[in-house]
Amino acid sequence: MKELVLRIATTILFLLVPILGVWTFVGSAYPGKWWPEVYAAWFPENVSTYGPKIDQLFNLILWMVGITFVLTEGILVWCIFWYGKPRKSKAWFSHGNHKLELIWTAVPSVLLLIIAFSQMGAWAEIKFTSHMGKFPDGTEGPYSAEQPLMEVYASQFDWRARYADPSGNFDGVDVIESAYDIYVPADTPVVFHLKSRDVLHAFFVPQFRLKQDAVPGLTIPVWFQAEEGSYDLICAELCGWGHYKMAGRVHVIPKDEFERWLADQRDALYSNGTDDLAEAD
Ligand SMILES: [Cu+2]
Repeated sequence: MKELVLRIATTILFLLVPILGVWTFVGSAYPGKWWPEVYAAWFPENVSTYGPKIDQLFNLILWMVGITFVLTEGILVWCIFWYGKPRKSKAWFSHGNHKLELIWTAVPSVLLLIIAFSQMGAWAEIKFTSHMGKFPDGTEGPYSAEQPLMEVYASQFDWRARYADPSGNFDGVDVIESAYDIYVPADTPVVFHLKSRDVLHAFFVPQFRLKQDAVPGLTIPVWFQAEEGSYDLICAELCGWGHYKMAGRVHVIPKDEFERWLADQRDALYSNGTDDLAEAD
């Protein structure tokens, strides 16, 4: 009796793994329905031009691993029952099976090749510097990998956007700096240089489908084109005790509003605070 209870308990425990796995897989596609809204760890709505390509790749890989997961867990559960039965016959010893080994080497290889080929377009569009700063129709935008809108510095534990002075120089004293809040023009291919002041960080804006490591010593050109709105920027690389608070906002605002914001920042910089003093008089 005790053994039976133990066996049933173990079976349920083993079954919970695939059941919860499948629930996570299917349920998270319908947040709030089969899956509590608060735990719906699915992607938020996409607002960037290349986002749909990332989602397609994500779904392709998700289906591949999802099907593999269900299949292998199914076989595992089947084996537990089938080989758990008491048998009278002698155990059969296997010394391997070349045909089987060939199959389970070939199938993953083909799957990896499918992933490798289907990501080529997205990789070129997002990562190649020659593709950066172009509108979706291929025309050149105002920024490029050589002439970026800004530099974004990651450091323990903040994000700092630096906008070039009017002559496009990032080394001068007239550079505009904005911490945590990054402003960029909407519906414009924005290119920036990502750098780190200390350790590894990662620039992650889920709604842009953009995630890029910031590596000390490297200048990494990054780009996106997004719709108007304010979006969460988080650090996606454990970078120290304050990693959790390395959260900023990317404000994508209309182009004219952005120009005005930049001009206001410049005015404040050049006035050196004297405008405020004059007003106070
Ligand atoms: Cu971090």
